[in-house]
Amino acid sequence: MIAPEPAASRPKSASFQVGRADLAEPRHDWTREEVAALYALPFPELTYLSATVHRRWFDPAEVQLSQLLSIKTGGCAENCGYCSQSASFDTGLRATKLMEPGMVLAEAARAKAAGAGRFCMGAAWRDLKDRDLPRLEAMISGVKALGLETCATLGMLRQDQARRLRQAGLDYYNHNLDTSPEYYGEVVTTRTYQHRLDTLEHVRSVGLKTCCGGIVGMGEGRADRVGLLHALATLPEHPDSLPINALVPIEGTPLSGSTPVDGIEFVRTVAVARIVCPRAMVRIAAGREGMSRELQALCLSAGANSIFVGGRLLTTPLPGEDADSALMRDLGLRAIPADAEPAASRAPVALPASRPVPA
Ligand code: SAM
Ligand code: DTB
Ligand code: SF4
Repeated sequence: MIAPEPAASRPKSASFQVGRADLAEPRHDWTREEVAALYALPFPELTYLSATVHRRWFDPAEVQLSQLLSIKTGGCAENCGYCSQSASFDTGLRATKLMEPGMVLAEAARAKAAGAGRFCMGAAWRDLKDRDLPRLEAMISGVKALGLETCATLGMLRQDQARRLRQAGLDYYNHNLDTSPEYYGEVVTTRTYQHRLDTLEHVRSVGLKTCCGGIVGMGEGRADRVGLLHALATLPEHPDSLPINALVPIEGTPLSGSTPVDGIEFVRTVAVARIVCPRAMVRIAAGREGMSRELQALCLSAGANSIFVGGRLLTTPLPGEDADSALMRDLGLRAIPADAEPAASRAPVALPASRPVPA
């Protein structure tokens, strides 16, 4: 039997101090060392911290349900090594043309009736072509008129294109950094990290909200996950929405054989994301289909406050409406209504007076 050491003689559980004041307000000066130290905290300390920060800005019983629609599938000119939609890999996916706005609006209305508060339109494009703008504007204004929050992910954008999307009623633009700057070249070679940062700048510059996150389980190491979250936390403005995807292995893509990330490491990633970007909607995105209910519950307790719902993401499956309703019911969670006041406009809740962190 292992005799427990008396508490007073045990080593301190963190190698640096995160004082209460440090967590009270969003910071943009995180160092990689600090982010790495958060990751390395004992799991109960890390999730206590992230759950505390979560409560400061959000009601932890509320979850935003987001629905995706692939408005233009496959045939993409980029070679992202994880993606079913790249024309560089034979994944068996059938490419389609850009959908008609009427079809998109019918899907959005169905999503709203099923409880979604947000609708995200995704196109497998390297960059947006001006000729497609009128149709996109019709989709965006139509979805917005249904009372849904709108998001789109259409590849690289110029500033004037971002402005037109915003004027049409777009709330968020999704453009992920995906991984650390160092690992990026292992994932995609047809564009650079700087290309991604440039589009994000164009999006921010016209007042659109950013949806920006990444993928875990692409063969990267902990240091790359730290590098991704550090990159997100030190952007000129934090992402307003931060999707964390677990790689869905797609046969035919270069990354399909990657070793999956352990569930506990996934929860750590969610928790650290919540701490370093405290006001972001942290979304459990791809890969939820392969997660146990218990793992999803841990993510939602550690700071995630949104899930993607419906039958599928863009091209890959989701748990589905019955499983998701049962999860929400069993966890006692409520869906954020489509017309709810945005969380960011609510007054922050004070942190507990007691020391919330290990010394
Ligand atoms: N073409 C646009 C772009 O790349 O920005 C938008 C669509 S893309 C499919 C949106 C995001 O989905 C990617 O940035 C990536 O983070 C995520 N994603 C795509 N395929 C995935 C997969 N197999 N597993 C996990 N995440 C994936
Ligand atoms: C994000 O980060 N994840 C969503 C959303 N943003 C667009 C997309 C996940 C796609 C997963 C693979 C697929 O279904 O094709
Ligand atoms: Fe194209 Fe986006 Fe897929 Fe990359 S992730 S191949 S840009 S659709």
